[in-house]
Amino acid sequence: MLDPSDFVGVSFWIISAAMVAATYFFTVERDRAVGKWKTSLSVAAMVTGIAAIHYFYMRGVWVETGKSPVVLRYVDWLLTVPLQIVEFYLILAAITTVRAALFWKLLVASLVMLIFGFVGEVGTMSYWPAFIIGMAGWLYILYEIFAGEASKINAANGTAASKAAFNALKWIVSVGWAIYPIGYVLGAGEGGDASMNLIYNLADFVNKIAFGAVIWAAATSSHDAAASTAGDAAE
Ligand SMILES: *C/C=C(C)/C=C/C=C(C)/C=C/C1=C(C)CCCC1(C)C
Repeated sequence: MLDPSDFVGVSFWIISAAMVAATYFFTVERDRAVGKWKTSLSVAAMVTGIAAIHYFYMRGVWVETGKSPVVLRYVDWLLTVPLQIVEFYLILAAITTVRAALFWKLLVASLVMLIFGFVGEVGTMSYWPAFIIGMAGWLYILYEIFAGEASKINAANGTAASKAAFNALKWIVSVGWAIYPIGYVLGAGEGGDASMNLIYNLADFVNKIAFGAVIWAAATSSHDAAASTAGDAAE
């Protein structure tokens, strides 16, 4: 059973419930979005839905064994991070024609980040060399979004709503995603599992739920914009 002094276990419980609630919210709110934004909200709901299932099991592993649920954690990330990359791509694709190569570059970089994080955590590779390669994958994604092709497409072709969404996503991938390597660093050595899992749980709350909320805000604001334009035309 869940021990009241087990803060990590309690955080697993809270995030499990929050993921379910977020999935429901994004699903029903999809009705309020227009056109291509509907797909974005569906993807946001998929991300929190996949995470909810993994959180139920990860909580069990932590509460029953006190060990880090490494495999479940990375299976979750392996599914949800590429979906978030899809989300990025959808936002750009809603604005203009985007080369598929950009999507593949971001996807491969995110896989490098996750695969090396995993082999570092399970000990197939030394902890710090694996970390450095994982960091390189993430830094490449940051480069693409801040200075590379993705940023140029957004600057040249974005609408007000899509620019707002793209900007917020920039913050999520830089500041929000930065929480994960901090968890990895804290996980080094004996007894690091508790702080690592607490930080990863917090990071998932920010990056999956806040991420979805950003998409939701953009999706419904462009709906309101469309509705008020239609209203003006009718007057
Ligand atoms: C929903 C889950 C998300 C958004 C997970 C994101 C995970 C990361 C950004 C992980 C990053 C890591 C590095 C940058 C270096 C190596 C260690 C990792 C895998 C924790």
